Amino acid sequence: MYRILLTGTALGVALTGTIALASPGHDSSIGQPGDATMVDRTITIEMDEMTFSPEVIEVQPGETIRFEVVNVGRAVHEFNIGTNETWNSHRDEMTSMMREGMMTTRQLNHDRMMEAGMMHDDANSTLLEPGETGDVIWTFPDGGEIGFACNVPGHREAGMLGDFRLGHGS
Ligand SMILES: [Cu+2]
Repeated sequence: MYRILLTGTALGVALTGTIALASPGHDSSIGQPGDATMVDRTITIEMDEMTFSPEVIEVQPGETIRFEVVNVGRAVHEFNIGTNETWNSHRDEMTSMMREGMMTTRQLNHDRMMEAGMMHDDANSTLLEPGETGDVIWTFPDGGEIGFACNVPGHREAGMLGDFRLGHGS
């Protein structure tokens, strides 16, 4: 596990809730929303039942990547950058979204989401209906264990997740 110093920017992002910080002694960060004018490269990711393609992506420390995410499947899928801890709470949130009629396995109900104040527009994720394409621009930290997963209930459990391999730079 790498130790990451929190800069003012990272703290600001943490306060908005887009980064989940582990408990003291396990300082880690999944990175921060990227600046669209600072993108180093674009990677296209396809989501299907229940896979991401590619499912392993190598990234460099500090690199800003634009992920162009395409849902080629027949179910609602999500691309979400995080860790097991962030995903567990997020999946619970999505379970209640389904219970409240904000989404089904095949459709999103944006009106219901807006009424409930759940816009589901976190910078680290994109939730897509079949055929939709979404963007996530993300700046990676210097280290840590970070991956990507779909938190539609049952999908990550069925293997819908992937790994970022953080290179070591110089
Ligand atoms: Cu999924």
